[in-house]
Amino acid sequence: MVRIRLCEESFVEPILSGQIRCPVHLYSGQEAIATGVCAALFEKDYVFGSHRSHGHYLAKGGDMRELVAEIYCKEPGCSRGRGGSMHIIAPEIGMAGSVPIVAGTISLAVGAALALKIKREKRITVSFFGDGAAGEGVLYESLNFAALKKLPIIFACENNFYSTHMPIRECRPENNIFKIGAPFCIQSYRVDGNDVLKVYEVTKHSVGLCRKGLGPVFIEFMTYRLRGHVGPNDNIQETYTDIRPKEEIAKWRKKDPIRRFQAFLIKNRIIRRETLERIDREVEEEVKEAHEFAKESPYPNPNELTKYVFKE
Ligand SMILES: Cc1ncc(C[n+]2csc(CCOP(=O)(O)OP(=O)(O)O)c2C)c(N)n1
Ligand SMILES: [Mg+2]
Repeated sequence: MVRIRLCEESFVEPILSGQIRCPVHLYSGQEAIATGVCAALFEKDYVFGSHRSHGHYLAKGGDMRELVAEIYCKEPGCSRGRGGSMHIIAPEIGMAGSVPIVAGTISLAVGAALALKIKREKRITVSFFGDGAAGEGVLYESLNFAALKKLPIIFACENNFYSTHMPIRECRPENNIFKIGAPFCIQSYRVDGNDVLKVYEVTKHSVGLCRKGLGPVFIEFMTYRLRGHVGPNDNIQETYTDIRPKEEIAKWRKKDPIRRFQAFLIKNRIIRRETLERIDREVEEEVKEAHEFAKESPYPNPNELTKYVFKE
């Protein structure tokens, strides 16, 4: 969680100063979900993400240098600098890909789960998406097909109460997204997505069901983003578009998943404060080094722009 947070926050300054130019959707505040879910998976399991997927990539074991280089659109990036922040992929560690189209990877995740089932492999697939994706028809088609074929897939909905700047109450008659699993006879849960242990427990249980052929499972994780929808503070051409009430942001700051877990570890004498501080310093060093690597790296050669698009 600390690696994700410090990596995300390290993008703020280069975005504001124009060194990073692709749109960047920061994951700060939602770290417990990627971390708790991926801790319950094996490397060979698949994860599919969305426009806000740096955390999924890092939690699944992605290389931080390649992530940072991708966000600077440099050649050694995980998409060879051609994708930017919203095209994050590392198939070698099961990060099967993320795309900017809302709900765009859900049906791909279902396809991957179908392939695993046909091949009788014990691997599973996790499809991460936001509350906004619950307004896309493809989710319902995917739930139906996955349930019909009993596929080993977890639908992981990260409900942060907003879809861009639209509060969920303006998009849905009620805010109980996990209930959409019921008509398809899908086992569904809702948990506190800012409590990493709860996230881990519910995912471990759901992974067990999927590996036994009792999938799919739907999990709604309640959370909140601590940054703007896109960029650090949604300041688009000097117009602040983050209309979330200040009291609401303050309330969620108190539920910061990292501070909560650190307090738990200290209270239960599992870890000492000095060790937590040492972890912070080590991660800060890793992040700094990743930025240096990215800045020193070349941009892709314009003549090779389509190199990975078409098969040669
Ligand atoms: C199909 C489609 N419609 C609209 C958009 C523009 N858009 C980008 S992100 C976003 C909101 C997504 O909200 P949510 O799924 O809740 O994810 P969050 O940003 O809250 O993590 C929208 C509408 C898009 N990228 N794709
Ligand atoms: Mg949302």
